[in-house]
Amino acid sequence: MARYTGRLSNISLPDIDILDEEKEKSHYKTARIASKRHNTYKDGLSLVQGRITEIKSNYLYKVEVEGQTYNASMSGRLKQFLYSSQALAAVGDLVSVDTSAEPDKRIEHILPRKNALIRYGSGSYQKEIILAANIDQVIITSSWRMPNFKAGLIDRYLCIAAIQGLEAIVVINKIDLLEDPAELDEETAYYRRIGIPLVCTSVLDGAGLNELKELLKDKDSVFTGHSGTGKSSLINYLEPSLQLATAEVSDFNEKGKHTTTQAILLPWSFGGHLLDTPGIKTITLHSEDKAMIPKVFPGFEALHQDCRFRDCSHIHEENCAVLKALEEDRIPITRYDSYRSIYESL
Ligand SMILES: Nc1nc2c(ncn2[C@@H]2O[C@H](COP(=O)(O)OP(=O)(O)O)[C@@H](O)[C@H]2O)c(=O)[nH]1
Ligand SMILES: [Mg+2]
Ligand SMILES: [Zn+2]
Repeated sequence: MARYTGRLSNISLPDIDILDEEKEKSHYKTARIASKRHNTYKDGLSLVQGRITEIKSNYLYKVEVEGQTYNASMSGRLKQFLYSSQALAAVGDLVSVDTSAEPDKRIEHILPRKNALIRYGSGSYQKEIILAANIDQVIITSSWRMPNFKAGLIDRYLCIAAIQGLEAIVVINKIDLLEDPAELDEETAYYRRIGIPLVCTSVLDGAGLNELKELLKDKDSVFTGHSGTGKSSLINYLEPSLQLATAEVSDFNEKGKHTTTQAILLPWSFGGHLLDTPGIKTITLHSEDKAMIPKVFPGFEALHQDCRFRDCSHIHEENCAVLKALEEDRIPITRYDSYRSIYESL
C-alpha cells in the first residue's frame, strides 16, 4: 500500500477519535535547531541514542538505551520550550541522551520524527495531542464472529492507516468460530489479491499466532479495532507477562476515567515494541480526509492514476479507471459500495 505523507487523521474505534497527522510544528523545529547550535560549543557530553518509552511528567521520562530502560530528565535549554507546547517530547521520539550525568540520563536532543500519531482532545476547541512518534504499523484487529466480521470496517481502518503513512496488517481473530471456510475465502480474496498482509488467528488454539509474531518482530506496532475483537487477548497470548485487562474491565475504566492516560511503548520480548494506548479506543476519519479517500481506498491507489481527472471521485466522471474496473468485475461491487459509503459519510 502506498504511503501518503501530508495531512492525516485518526485511527479509531467506535466512540473516541485518535491517531493522526504527520505534521512538523514550527516550535519543535525551533527547539531542535536551538539545541543543535548549542551543542557545537558544549563539551563534556557523552551522547548515545535512545528512545522515549514513557512520559512521567514534563520533567521525567523513561528512555530505552540499548535495550535497557532508564529515568531521564530534559536538559535545561530544551525545557524552555515546554512552556510553548503541550509536551515537547512524545513517546517514541528518538533522542540523544547524555550518559555522563549518572545515575539519571539527560535528554539533549530530540531527533526529527518520521511520523506522529495525533488525537484530538474533546470539547469545542479540539486541541491536538501527540500520542506517539515513529510508529511503524497498525494491526487492524477484527473477529470472525462475536462481533461479526465486517469488511466495510476493515476498509475504513485501511484508509486511516494509509492516510497516516502507517503500514497495515489485518488480523481476523476468533477463527476458531469459523464454520464455512469458503465464506472466509470470499471475504478475504480481494485483500489478498491487492497484497494486504492478512492473518487469521485464534487465541484458543494458537492458530496464526506465530505468523503474527513474525510480522510484529522488530517493528513498533499499535493495535486498533473494535472492542471485543480480542486485541488484549492477542497481546496477552504473545506476551503473557503483560497481563492486559480484557474487554469488560478496561471498557469500564475508559468510560469512567476519561482521557489523560498516556501512551506507553512496551518492548516485546521477541523484538520491537507495542504502543499501548490505555483509554484510547480508536482512530476515526475526519471530514478533511474526504479528498484522500479516492486515492487511498484499498486497491484504488494504482487505478486512480489512470482516471482522466486527477481529483476523480470515481462516482460520475468520464474515463474513470475505478468504474471501468467495477464494470469488468476486477473490483467487487461490495467493495465499491463500501467506498461510496465511506466517501459519502465524510
Ligand atoms: N472464541 C474466541 N474468543 C476470543 C478469542 N480472542 C478473544 N476472545 C474473547 O473475546 C472477548 C474480548 O476479548 P478482548 O481481548 O478483551 O478484546 P478487546 O476489547 O479487543 O481487547 C473475551 O471474552 C475473550 O475471551 C479467540 O481467538 N476466540
Ligand atoms: Mg482490550
Ligand atoms: Zn475515477
